[in-house]
Amino acid sequence: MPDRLLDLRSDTVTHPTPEMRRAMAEAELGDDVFRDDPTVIELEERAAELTGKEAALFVPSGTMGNLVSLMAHVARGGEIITEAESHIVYDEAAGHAVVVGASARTIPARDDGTMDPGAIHAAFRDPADPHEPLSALVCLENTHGHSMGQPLDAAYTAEVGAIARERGVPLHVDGARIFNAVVALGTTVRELLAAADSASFCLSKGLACPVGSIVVGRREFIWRARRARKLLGGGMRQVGVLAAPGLIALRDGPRGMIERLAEDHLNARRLAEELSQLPGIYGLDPSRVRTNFVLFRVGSAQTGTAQRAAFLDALARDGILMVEYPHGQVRAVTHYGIEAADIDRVLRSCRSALAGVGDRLGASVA
Ligand code: TLP
Repeated sequence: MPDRLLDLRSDTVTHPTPEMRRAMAEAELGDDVFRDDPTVIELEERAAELTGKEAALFVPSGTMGNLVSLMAHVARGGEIITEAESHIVYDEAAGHAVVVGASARTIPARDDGTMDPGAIHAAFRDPADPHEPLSALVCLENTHGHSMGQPLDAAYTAEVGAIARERGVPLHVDGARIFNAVVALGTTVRELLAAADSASFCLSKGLACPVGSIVVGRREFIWRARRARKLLGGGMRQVGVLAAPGLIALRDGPRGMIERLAEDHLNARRLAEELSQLPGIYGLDPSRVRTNFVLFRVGSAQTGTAQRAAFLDALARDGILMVEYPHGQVRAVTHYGIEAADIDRVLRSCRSALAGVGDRLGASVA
């Protein structure tokens, strides 16, 4: 029998647990556009309570969670201040521009995934100058994907929140993987989001739900986000079938899916430690692996593109999937369904893929 596929392209590939599937089948349902679905209402109340916010909204995706948040916060012609490679500006089909009508003023991340607070200060526009767009929102991404999933701590979030408040604009956190940050930092989501006016987080990544994200914030903000969700066609009907797994994911302790993320972090760290020892792997400092992302390069700068493609092909033939990532990198993401023993198999395949890549390129150069 061929080996099981090990899909490390993303934590979005996780399948629901058997308990989640049963809960989906048995969920009590109603029409959520009429606010009649008791399972959705229970999930939204649980999310609000867990994050320490007044209210919550269930949305189909993280992208829609960010988009409705932007629509609720930012008037047409406003400007968002965000990290240069944040998902909101890099990976959401320019929804901020196309749908919200907002420009983005971007600031590069430092190695720890944060933006320099001085640069955030400097990014604000002069509201008295008619040439300039109006600064309307500051966004953070936690964990921060392009810096290899770095968790941003509560003190940093509070510092940025204070800058935003001083300038009279709200702070939104794209917390697609906020629970990975919670586990990595040994804190609570309430504390991590204390300084945020709003946040979105995904149920469909490491928490293993098949679909769905949640937006949290003040009641009046959530009302505007609800209208925005309707405008986008995201008002859903008997959607308790999708909210039911979320209630399992967000349970406290070992009965939920949050604590379990620690295993993914351990697996990612071990993968990185051993990968970084292999000849042909570049740009990987395993001590920087703090959550479930491992980013690295294959081959030198000159031959890297061909080597990366050959490496990924060889892995795929072995039933292991990783994905190309910006700046010539490869991304491997650990998640529910990838066990410690699977990491050994991934490493064996990486070793033989690297040997093959070296031979092939050697042959073509000769
Ligand atoms: N990220 C996906 C891809 O879109 C890149 C992934 O595989 O990492 N915020 C952040 C920080 C995200 O990483 C993602 C998804 C989203 C928002 C959007 O979530 P979805 O995919 O549910 O729209």
